Amino acid sequence: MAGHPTVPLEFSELPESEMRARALAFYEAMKTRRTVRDFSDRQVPREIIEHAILTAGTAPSGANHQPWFFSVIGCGPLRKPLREAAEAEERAFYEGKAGTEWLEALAPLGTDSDKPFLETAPWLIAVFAQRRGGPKPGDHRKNYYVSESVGIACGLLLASLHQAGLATLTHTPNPMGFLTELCGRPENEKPVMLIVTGYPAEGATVPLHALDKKPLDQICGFVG
Ligand code: IYR
Repeated sequence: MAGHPTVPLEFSELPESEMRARALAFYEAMKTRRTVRDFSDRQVPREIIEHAILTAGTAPSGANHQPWFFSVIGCGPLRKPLREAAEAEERAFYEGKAGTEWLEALAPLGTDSDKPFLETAPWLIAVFAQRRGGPKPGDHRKNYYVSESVGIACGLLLASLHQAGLATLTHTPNPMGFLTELCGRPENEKPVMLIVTGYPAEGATVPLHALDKKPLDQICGFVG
């Protein structure tokens, strides 16, 4: 497009055998990812979290506005009020606000309003979606495809943390407004999820229900 600078694409083509091997190896690695709810308090170096967030920041986004912010909560004084606020919302949710259909859908996961991992896991990453912001600091332009962009970034973040050997949990207390205040984020940013990460607790288990992934013919059709 005239007037806008470009650079040559850096692209290294792989032999087809290598492509097949890598696609399979990545699938084999990712299919061992589990949503973990029992975390150890063992510390994890901050650089691993920083690199995972840099990976998330490579996600494609509407007009390359990168409409995300990751507030990383270590093991400091925010933990107790955060857990209290999240558990208060979860109690309302599990005591009826969710409705029976939702609670029935969750039953095989065995979740409840008790969230000890919010105080035990070494890192919590609160993900915020920016409705406005634009590509440069200080911009206040409208952002586009915000949910899609932030969703992709979260996927990359989870993949990176998993590849780095960490357990993760996508936690979604509902509503999540308390994260705005606790993390000191502006009101125009919407908290979208809390990603909990660290080592699993010894003897951690996962619900059998979560292992059941749909086969290719149920999630994919080649139509052309
Ligand atoms: N936020 C609640 C409930 C919950 C909702 C869904 I959808 C899940 O897949 C899992 C849990 C909680 O974290 O317990």
